[in-house]
Amino acid sequence: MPYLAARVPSDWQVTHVDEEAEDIDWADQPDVVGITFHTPSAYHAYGLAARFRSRGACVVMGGPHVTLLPGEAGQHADVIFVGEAEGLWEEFLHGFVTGTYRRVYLQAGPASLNGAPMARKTLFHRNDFTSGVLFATRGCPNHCDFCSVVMMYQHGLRKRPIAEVAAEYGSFHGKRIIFWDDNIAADKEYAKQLFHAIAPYRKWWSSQATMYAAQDDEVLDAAARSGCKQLFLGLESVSQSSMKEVRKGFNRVEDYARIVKRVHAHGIAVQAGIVFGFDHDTPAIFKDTLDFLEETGVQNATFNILTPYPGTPLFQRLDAQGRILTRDWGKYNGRSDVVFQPNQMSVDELLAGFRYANRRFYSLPSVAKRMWRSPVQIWWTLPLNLAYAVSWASAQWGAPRRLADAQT
Ligand code: B12
Ligand code: SF4
Repeated sequence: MPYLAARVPSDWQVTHVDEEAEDIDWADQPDVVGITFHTPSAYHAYGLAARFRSRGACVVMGGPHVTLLPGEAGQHADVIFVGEAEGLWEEFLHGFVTGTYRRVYLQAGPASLNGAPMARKTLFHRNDFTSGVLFATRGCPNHCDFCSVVMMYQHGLRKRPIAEVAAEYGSFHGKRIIFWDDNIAADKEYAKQLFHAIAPYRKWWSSQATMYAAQDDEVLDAAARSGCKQLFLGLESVSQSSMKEVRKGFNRVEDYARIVKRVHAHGIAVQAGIVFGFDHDTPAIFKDTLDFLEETGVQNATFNILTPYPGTPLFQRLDAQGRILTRDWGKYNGRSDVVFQPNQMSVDELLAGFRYANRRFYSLPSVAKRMWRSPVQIWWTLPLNLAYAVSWASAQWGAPRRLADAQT
């Protein structure tokens, strides 16, 4: 939202509420309310929309869930944005003033990312230990069938001009930056040039990348020299059959250990993105995965229960097979609910395996083993592991469930 706010004309007054950090001030009387949300927050967003609409505000919705299910979202908003908003958002704001806006704004071709404004820094309210977030690229050239990104940005990979990205990167005051790209090294040449351009700022950064990109020594070298301290790598599964099944066969499981070692050799910590519940996964997958993560000394991991987000090929496949158990989007959180019938285990086994993975990975013996094997960036990966351990333990004891999210 701070990025969209930077595209609002200066004669508008903009307030940003990040509900992770603050409550909505219902005494406020906005003319236009823009809401963005992921699928698990859909009902909450619809509730907010109803309340604002009953007070006369024009409610505009956009983001992943709206793009994936415009028909549903359109019933809860005055205006919806399907896909990217660059250019169209400005058009809507003008139309609102002149009373000529449409109900649906649909980006027909790829949106231009040239000359994108810097997100408005004063509108970031989340205290998540980062000094700034930005994006350099949008979309991904791959087509993994469980991934919403493929459906959200149907025009493939796009890149911002490097000088513009570097200027925004350099404009943050603090040192810890996150690139919220889905696959920052999808274009390796672009990535290397970007890393050279940001190196002089001497900041620390992290981002997301594929295992494929992480096997390139030149990319890793340029990343490390520019201050990359951690990469979130989409390992997804240690089962090659599962990777093939979801069109991610370019992940070569036999190469995983070598790639992790190579990333570590560049002084970059690994946060492994892991998904459980693919059709080829048997109950053995949980122990196999944990054994692998401990043997390779992976610093952090985000475990997810496979979740067929609406609009993805995975959802269509499971729906056609009659395996979607619920359309309650609140349960599409990937952390506490299983929303489909797994193939080679029961729902309870999948849930129990997911809990086992978190419990074991963030147990003190596992933390000690992994840190001992690869003490990469130990000065912050160790405290972070301990924080995860406390977070997981308190979740098990009924305290508010707040498993730390990827990257934060
Ligand atoms: C950053 C991020 C997070 C951060 C959010 C931090 C924050 N402070 O906002 C964290 C780590 C917390 C997070 C959590 C989750 N995330 Co997330 N996340 C992302 C990521 C990588 C980038 C989002 C982003 O900022 N993009 C940059 C902006 C500029 O792009 P954009 O959102 O697409 O917005 C453009 C248009 O969509 C449009 N638009 C968007 N919103 C609006 C609103 C209005 C009013 C208008 C006019 C236009 C508009 O305009 C923008 C410019 O064109 C995306 C992947 C992606 N590329 O989007 C995944 C992604 C959105 N996340 C995803 C998922 C699954 C999750 C989790 C469910 C994971 C989990 N299991 O817990 C949770 C859910 C959290 C929740 N409470 O609901 C999925 C979404 C699936 C879905 N169907 O909703 C994505 C697509 C990743 C993926 N590979 O599938 N996430
Ligand atoms: S490589 Fe990652 S971002 Fe790209 S389609 Fe696959 S899961 Fe999505």
